[in-house]
Amino acid sequence: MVDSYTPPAVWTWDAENGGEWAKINRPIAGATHDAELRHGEHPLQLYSLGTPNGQKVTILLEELLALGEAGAEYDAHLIDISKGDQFSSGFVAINPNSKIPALFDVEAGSRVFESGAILLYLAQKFGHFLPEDSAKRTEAMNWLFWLQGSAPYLGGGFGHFYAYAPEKFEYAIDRFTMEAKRQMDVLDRELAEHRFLGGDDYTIADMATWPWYGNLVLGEAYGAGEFLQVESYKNLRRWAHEILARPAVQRGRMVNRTWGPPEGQLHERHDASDFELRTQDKIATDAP
Ligand SMILES: N[C@@H](CCC(=O)N[C@@H](CS)C(=O)NCC(=O)O)C(=O)O
Repeated sequence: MVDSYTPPAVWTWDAENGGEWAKINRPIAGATHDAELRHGEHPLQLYSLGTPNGQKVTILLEELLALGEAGAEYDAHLIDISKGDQFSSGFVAINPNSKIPALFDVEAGSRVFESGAILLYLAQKFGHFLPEDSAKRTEAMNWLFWLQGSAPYLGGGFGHFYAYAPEKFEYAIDRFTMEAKRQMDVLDRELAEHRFLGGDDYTIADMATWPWYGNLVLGEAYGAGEFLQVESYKNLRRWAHEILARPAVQRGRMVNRTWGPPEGQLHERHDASDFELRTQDKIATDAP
């Protein structure tokens, strides 16, 4: 094998290196510009985008609202990461890591960042979707933390090298395909034994995992359904279909989404009626 690149003694930042995402990839943290975040009327202010990490939180918020938890009413403001909104001073103040999703709880005055921390915060605040029984709760936490540790291999590893990298590298695609398939097998075996991850209860572990591996196994991620032979993961597909059928999941996956069919895109959510009235197909029709 011939090396195509020999790393120099000291890495230097070439702002053009990095393909499609070069303009937002930076080796330093902190804000690039001053801009305040917008605020709505509701108790919870969410700053996000409809990627799998964003969908986790909007699915939980919609599930809480479906249970009648009025305190879970939220404004979902769009953060366009391709334009660098995550590097504004306002966003960095609520998430120093400059990544969506980030939440501000107005009454508590608390910022919450990292999608797993947001799910835990909301599940504990409202007392839903985390079993009270210690053994069951532990299993839910096991799967929640499994997801938080595993999904970066799928998104930043497999998805990046299979779909987004400016060149196709066989070594990287092989390495991360192996891992993505192994992870689907882990889930498939678990879901052969249990209806949901870790047991009989639908929890935040399922809500965290579905946007990643549910979408993947339904052939909705990276155009990789055939490549990964997703149809072979029968238990995972059964679980993915069951969760997709939930109305709150169907709403949650639309929020802050800026791609796909216009009727599935709700760029910002400020009211429950927005799902009926403010999707992109409706807004486009209303335009003069
Ligand atoms: N560990 C973080 C990951 C969040 C994350 O990777 N967010 C991506 C979108 S899915 C992002 O904001 N990327 C912008 C950037 O990297 O500049 C979480 O679970 O919240």
